[in-house]
Amino acid sequence: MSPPSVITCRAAVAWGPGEPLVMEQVEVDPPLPMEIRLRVVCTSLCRSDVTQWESKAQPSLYPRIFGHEASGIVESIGEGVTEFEVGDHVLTIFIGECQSCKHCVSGKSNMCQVLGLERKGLMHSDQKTRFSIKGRPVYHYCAVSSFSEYTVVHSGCAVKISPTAPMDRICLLSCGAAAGFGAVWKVADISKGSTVVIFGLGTVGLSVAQAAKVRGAAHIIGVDINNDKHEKGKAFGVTKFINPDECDEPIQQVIKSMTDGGADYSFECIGDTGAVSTALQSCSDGWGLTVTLGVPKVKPEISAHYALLLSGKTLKGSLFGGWKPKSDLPSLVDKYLRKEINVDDLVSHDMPLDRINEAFNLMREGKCLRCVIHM
Ligand code: COD
Ligand code: ZN
Repeated sequence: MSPPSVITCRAAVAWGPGEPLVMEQVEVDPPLPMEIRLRVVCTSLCRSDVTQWESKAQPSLYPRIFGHEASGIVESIGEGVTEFEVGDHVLTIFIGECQSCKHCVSGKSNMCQVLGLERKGLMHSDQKTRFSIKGRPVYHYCAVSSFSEYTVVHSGCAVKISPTAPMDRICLLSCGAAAGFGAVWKVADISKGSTVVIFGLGTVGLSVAQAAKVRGAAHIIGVDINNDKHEKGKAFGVTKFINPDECDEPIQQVIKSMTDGGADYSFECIGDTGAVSTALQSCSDGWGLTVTLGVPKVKPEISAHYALLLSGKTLKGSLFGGWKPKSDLPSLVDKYLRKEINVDDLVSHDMPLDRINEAFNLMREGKCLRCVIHM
């Protein structure tokens, strides 16, 4: 077989922070050793694509191709790759799993030291890009960049899944939905009968609700400033909806009154560091556990009165629901196939790649859950 050559294809390129994406012809290099090139089949728009694109913090990383919640088919493989074959169905993963570093071999962490969350717009192996437009490098996002018909990822940043799984739905398990499930089942490992509060009922928060319901939580309180999330919340297991803007008292007081002093578990799914301290305040003294899932949209620092911890509450961070992507994702896909988890109802819109700016606007305006882009 002849070695793979450069592919020219369509991609939605961001030329600057907050600037509408432009459909461009991009060149996609062949995969380097231990990399694979994928034909992207579907990619959903995750909140953090929008957050990062809106941020003015990394103006030098443009032009850039965003997107990291994706399903695809292996088109070609780089030297040394034995785990994948051309034609395999895969999900991309934004925190890879090298399976040999200190974190990958520990049972406690998914923070791979080799293929961890990439923040510089480059590929892990050589700190370069695989995309270009007329010779000008185009930066990556999370070393995935799925808003392109083809992309290159490290073989540790993709996971082989059942070819029977519908690519236009299970792409949500590549980030947001899986993060919510994992925060409940793995990070908090909640017990049956418990009381749970969820701040923010987007795709992530609704996945937390669903997972809490599956685990047998007795009360699932959903907090959101958007009243449209009331009905959606109910459909995913929320037993009580509260809009903090319509409360006479601070939301933590309302929750404490409702729960005899505080919930057993609270989950921050807004991406607002201020809500972290509210979530802690909403938990019970003694055993209350707050799990953060959100990537902050504005202020990255958190602050909380030390007495919140002195009273025995715990604050626990998480990324991707604590899942080890390669080890854990295939079984989540199988759960979907057995209809044990509902991902389909988290999709609010389906659209082609050339309407991607519409998806960005819907998410900014809070008018969608997941928009799935069909390539
Ligand atoms: N009070 C209550 N609700 C609020 C407030 C507020 N002050 N502000 C906004 N909200 C609501 C919105 O109305 C919306 O319903 C919800 O919060 C946020 O939902 P979305 O749809 O914007 O976002 P999601 O659900 O896709 O996820 C958002 C996170 C902020 C959690 C995001 O950081 C994330 O996807 N994290 C988990 C995945 C992960 O680990 N990502 C890392 C790399 S992507
Ligand atoms: Zn994401």
